[in-house]
Amino acid sequence: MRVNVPLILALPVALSVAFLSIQSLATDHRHTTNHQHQPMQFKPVETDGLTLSNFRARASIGRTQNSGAYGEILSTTSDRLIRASSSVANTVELHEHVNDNGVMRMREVEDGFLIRPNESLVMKPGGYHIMLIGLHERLKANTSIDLSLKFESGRTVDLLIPIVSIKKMHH
Ligand SMILES: [Cu+2]
Repeated sequence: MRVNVPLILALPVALSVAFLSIQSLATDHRHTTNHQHQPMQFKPVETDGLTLSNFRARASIGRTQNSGAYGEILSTTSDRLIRASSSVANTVELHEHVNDNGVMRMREVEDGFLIRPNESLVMKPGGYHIMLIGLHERLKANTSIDLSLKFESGRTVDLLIPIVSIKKMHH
């Protein structure tokens, strides 16, 4: 009897130790496959006659509650980007920059962005952009956010786009 008691006690311990080490191996594996040394790159998405490339959002600066998202859209047919949305912001608007007597200001483009057939619509800092207003939390570089795009034609595209620091924004 004095031998059996320790064995019964030891068995669950041995099993849980084995289980834990399997778990930590699994965690390690997931860690190395998800966290690459290179930040996430947006791979071009081709769908429904649309090609979407170079999409990214700007990391938050300080405590600002707004940010911008950018990218390029190529369409085989004429269309219009009429709406964008994301779960990270209260409001998402399509903006352009205008020169107002020498002062660059941005404003909402009510009709969206025209896309001519086979001509890239380029959204970039200082130009057309997707404005993320009222962020629920800071956007951190090297993470990603969801972005949905709606077109006049009825096409919709759901994207996962990387967040990049402002230093890398202009590349
Ligand atoms: Cu804006």
